[in-house]
Amino acid sequence: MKTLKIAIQKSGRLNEKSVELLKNCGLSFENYKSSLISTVSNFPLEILFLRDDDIPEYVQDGIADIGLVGENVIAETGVDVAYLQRLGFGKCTLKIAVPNNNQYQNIADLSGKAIATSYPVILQKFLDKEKINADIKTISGSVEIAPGLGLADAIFDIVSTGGTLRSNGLKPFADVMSSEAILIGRKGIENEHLVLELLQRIQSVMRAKE
Ligand code: PRT
Ligand code: ZN
Repeated sequence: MKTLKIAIQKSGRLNEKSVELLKNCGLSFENYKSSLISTVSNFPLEILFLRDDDIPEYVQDGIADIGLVGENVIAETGVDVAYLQRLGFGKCTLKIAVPNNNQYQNIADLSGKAIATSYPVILQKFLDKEKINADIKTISGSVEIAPGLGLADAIFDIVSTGGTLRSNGLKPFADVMSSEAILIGRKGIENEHLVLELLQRIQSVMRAKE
């Protein structure tokens, strides 16, 4: 392999930390917001800037060799990729939340209820495991307002500080999955020397931060 390709988020919560990590690895590149590809001048690496949702498939299909994305996105897309390194940022928990005045006692109380989410695959797996039959309403954003609008009895979404739940009159009900940013790679790429070299640099940046 002559040049490695890495996919990172173009803009959003993981972009800044992803760029910072690569820069801390000693990689020199232009971070123009308008360009979709950046070439690193002092390491055989090209950086592709993408929507985070697209990163797992780009890596699985080999358009990118490696990628940096939240574990929740990998779980939702169900791709078959190699986990190379947890990165310790972008930490969050995917939770089911219910209105503050809600009286549900346990998970089984969700049976027959409507749950709004942007993560239907992860939620369905959890409900299957718990043997609960609920109605999943898939919406692409602003999930927290669904109960107030009467669209759903509960929501399933990413929570970090809990501020968004609170300001929408919701409270956490069940933790389903914890997530952080992770470096993934196409299956079989783990032992490529460029991947190993980059991984070594990432690990020493992380050690220096401890
Ligand atoms: O444009 P693109 O599709 O690339 O980005 P996106 O809008 O889909 O994702 P983005 O940038 O919001 O998040 C990228 C990744 O960051 C997610 O996939 C998670 O892995 C991780 N992450 C960490 C979070 C949060 N924390 C987070 N708090 N993603 C989203 N949120 C949202 C959440 O959806 C909710 O609306 O923040 C709100 C809750 O935050 P609190 O602090 O009020 O609890
Ligand atoms: Zn996204």
